[in-house]
Amino acid sequence: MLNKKVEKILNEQIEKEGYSSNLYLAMASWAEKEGFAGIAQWLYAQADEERIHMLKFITFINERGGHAIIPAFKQPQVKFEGIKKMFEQVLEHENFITKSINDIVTLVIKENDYATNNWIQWFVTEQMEEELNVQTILDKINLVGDKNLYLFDRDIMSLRTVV
Ligand code: OFO
Repeated sequence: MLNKKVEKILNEQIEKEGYSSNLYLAMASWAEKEGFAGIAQWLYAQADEERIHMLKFITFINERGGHAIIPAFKQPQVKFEGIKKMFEQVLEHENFITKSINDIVTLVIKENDYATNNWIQWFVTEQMEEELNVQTILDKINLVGDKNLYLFDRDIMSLRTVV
């Protein structure tokens, strides 16, 4: 059974994962309009993954005797300043999500909720992978240059390690 503090912080994470999904959808849509079909495909897949993360929180809260609340999501930005800047923003966002997952770990340890601590460890590992994936993409962009992304756009899906 979840205590109220743990239920609250897990519900807050539903909004963060759902917003992540919408943010990556907004990026995907922009990249597609700009002609970057491969990058758009990567972002659409990433958005799907974030939705699955959100669903994991929803079902866990309900299964543990809480009530998962579906929140309103703020609208993500519509336009982005360029591919490199956009991926820098993805990394910054993932760092923010990592911090919020770490905050959950800190709370559940404090509350002696070992079951939730055990469950949330999957997200701790997932965040390490996501940060690494995005950093790898940024390294490649820096290698080829922000103005020379034709081949990168073709190859980006091969960089996906998590589908
Ligand atoms: Fe849900 O992992 Fe990214 O945000």
